[in-house]
Amino acid sequence: MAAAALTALALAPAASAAPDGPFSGRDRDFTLDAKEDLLSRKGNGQLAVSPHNGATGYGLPVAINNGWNNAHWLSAGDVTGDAKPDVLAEVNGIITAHKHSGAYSAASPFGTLNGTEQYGGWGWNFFDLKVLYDEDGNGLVDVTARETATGKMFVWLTGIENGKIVVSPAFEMGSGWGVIDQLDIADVNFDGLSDWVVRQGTELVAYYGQPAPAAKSAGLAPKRAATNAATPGVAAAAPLTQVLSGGWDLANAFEIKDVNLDDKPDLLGRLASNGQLVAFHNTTTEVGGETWYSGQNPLGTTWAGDSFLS
Ligand SMILES: [Ca+2]
Ligand SMILES: [Ca+2]
Ligand SMILES: [Ca+2]
Ligand SMILES: [Ca+2]
Repeated sequence: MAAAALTALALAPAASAAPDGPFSGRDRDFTLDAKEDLLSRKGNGQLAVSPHNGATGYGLPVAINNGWNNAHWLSAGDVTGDAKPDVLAEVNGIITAHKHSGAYSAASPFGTLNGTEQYGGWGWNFFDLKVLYDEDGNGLVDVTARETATGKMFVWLTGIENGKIVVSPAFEMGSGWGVIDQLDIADVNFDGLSDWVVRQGTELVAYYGQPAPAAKSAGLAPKRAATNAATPGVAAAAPLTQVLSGGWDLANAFEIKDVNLDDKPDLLGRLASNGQLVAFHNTTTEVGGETWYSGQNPLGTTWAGDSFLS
């Protein structure tokens, strides 16, 4: 009964052009079959890939590494420039990139990762809600995170120089974000600007990315403008915010992925009551407008005890 309250709004979309281009900005295709997989940490500390099943869900988890219990945060995206997802993990304020080997074999999945490199400097433990998404369109995922003490959001851009990962100084992206407790990023309305989807109280709310000022965009910079959660009010062509759903106090995990392989980023939640992972498919057709989603599509309880679903 209570679970039924976790519903994304399912409304008829406005008639307009179809979105162009695939879901981009992040790709977690570990098995290299062009279908994005689900990465998670099992209760026993194993890192596991659940390969996309080719339809609208994920197969059973395949362990690709042991001993991830001590990570305070982990996620995945390409930071090496080979378009294959690497696993980034923070331990005691240091983020280490665990590199995709370039190959995946179901027979020897522990060969999926090969080699490590430190990502940026130290002090990542002062930031929470860390999310990987390509904010400047260079093909490498960047880190967006909240400074825990201040509620300010920052973005660090990832580059490669002389074969090494380089991380830009932080760009401050706005303040007032102390009130949220879940964050993920995707261009959910297909306008080329990343959107922040957050849990604010019991609601899931989209903050649609707004174009950065031209002067700021000319150089190395995120493509989206700074946003203030407390007073959203900058001039904008796109809508600023939209409440996507109520009832998200019933979920204990949140993630954005293209679950049904239509190149539109979908919403994933996990019900605290029974561990069921549920997907809300993105049914939006209007580019740059508000976004719309299906009702719950259950994916199973396989991930009930997992952490850091990515
Ligand atoms: Ca890579
Ligand atoms: Ca980038
Ligand atoms: Ca957008
Ligand atoms: Ca989709």
